[in-house]
Amino acid sequence: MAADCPFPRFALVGSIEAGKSTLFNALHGRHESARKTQAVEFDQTGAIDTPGEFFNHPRLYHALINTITDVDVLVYVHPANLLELHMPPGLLEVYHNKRLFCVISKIDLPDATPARVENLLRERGFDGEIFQVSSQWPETVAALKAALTDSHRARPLPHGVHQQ
Ligand SMILES: Nc1nc2c(ncn2[C@@H]2O[C@H](COP(=O)(O)OP(=O)(O)O)[C@@H](O)[C@H]2O)c(=O)[nH]1
Ligand SMILES: [Mg+2]
Repeated sequence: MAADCPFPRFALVGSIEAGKSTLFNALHGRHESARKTQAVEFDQTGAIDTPGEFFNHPRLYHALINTITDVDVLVYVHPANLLELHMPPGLLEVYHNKRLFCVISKIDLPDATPARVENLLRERGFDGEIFQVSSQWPETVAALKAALTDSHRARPLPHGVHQQ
């Protein structure tokens, strides 16, 4: 990790269109809309944005699991208007030395139900921190950024999430 890196190495994972790349840009102070993510994208700090296909297509699960090998924090991004959760089997169990953050994204949408999504995540065993974020609302991105920065100092916690 670079000495001047403000973050631990983190990877954004989640479905196609969850808002990962827009958030990735916003965390880096770039407020342009994201292009479709065609490949794993690294920034200069080693943070990773992953294509949603890695998450949605079983034949690409191994690519996702390999991609996240070296990250310290896994950030699962789930849209505030989606009440389904299909987690690639093993994704969260395979590494026990990572911290897990959940982001409920797009909370600005008119049909957003972040409290229901949070219940869904809790029911499925996410016991870590859950952040409610809109990439259009800088203060929510800043809160996530502060927590990521802080997790530099945090000890990795084991976690387990139920498969459906
Ligand atoms: N309303 C709203 N739209 C968003 C937000 N974040 C992303 N989007 C839109 O959702 C779509 C998918 O975003 P993208 O970042 O490419 O998702 P990815 O596939 O997870 O990387 C794009 O049209 C974005 O402009 C948000 O916080 N609020
Ligand atoms: Mg993307």
